[in-house]
Amino acid sequence: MSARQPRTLVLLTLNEIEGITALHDRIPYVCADEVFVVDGGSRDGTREFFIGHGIRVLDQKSKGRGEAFRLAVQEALHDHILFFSPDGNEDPADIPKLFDLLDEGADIAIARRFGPGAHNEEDDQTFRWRAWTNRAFTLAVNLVWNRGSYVYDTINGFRAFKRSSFEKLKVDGPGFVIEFQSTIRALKQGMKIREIPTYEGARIGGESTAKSLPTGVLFVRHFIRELLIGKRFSRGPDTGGSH
Ligand SMILES: Nc1nc2c(ncn2[C@@H]2O[C@H](COP(=O)(O)OP(=O)(O)O)[C@@H](O)[C@H]2O)c(=O)[nH]1
Ligand SMILES: [Mg+2]
Repeated sequence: MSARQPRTLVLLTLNEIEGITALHDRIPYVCADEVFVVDGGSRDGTREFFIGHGIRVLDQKSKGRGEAFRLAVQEALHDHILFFSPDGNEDPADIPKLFDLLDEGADIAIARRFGPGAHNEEDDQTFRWRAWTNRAFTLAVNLVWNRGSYVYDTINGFRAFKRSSFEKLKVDGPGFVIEFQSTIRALKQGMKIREIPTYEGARIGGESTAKSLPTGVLFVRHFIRELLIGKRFSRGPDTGGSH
């Protein structure tokens, strides 16, 4: 196993006061060398919660998770960068495991909600619309772009990147498509994607802002765009950081 590299843990929030209040004591902050929050404009006390606990909060200038990812990579001091969303869906105990995969040589480490040993939010329901749609998108991506072993979750936001790998992807997608786009482009470049099975819990408070229909349409549009542009994204605008 290779040496442990310094780690940046990024928390992504938009009105997550109930989630962060419940999860704060379970987040293994000590496994990271730097921790900060990228906030999309919370008005429920989320920002104040972190500031009160001595955690730096960066405010986004424009909206959406896509922008949050790009800002975080620009600001991160270290080259191993993990994104955690404290809304209840993600298990904080997986944070060190994902960082470990980067130390072991992965370009991207993903907590997968599907496949052997994993659990997703809808597993106890009869109609699992969101899970089925997720799996269909993932199957399509694997069929078109993956020449290696199957990637079970091309979409989950609970993931970590090597800075240099993230920068090569030139991800420019808005909102909730950012993770999907990053997986597709990583497969196009033959990057090393490693996954760990995760247990996706229920949302703790508030509501998801990822509305199914508009998010689905966004995914289809970006899937088609990625088919059309092939590997030409590498000539796109530089979205990387300066460190
Ligand atoms: N920084 C930032 N975080 C966001 C934004 N939109 C959503 N989030 C966070 O991303 C996570 C996932 O969002 P959520 O609405 O639960 O989507 P879902 O998990 O896909 O249903 C939560 O922690 C949100 O607080 C945004 O625009 N900026
Ligand atoms: Mg969520």
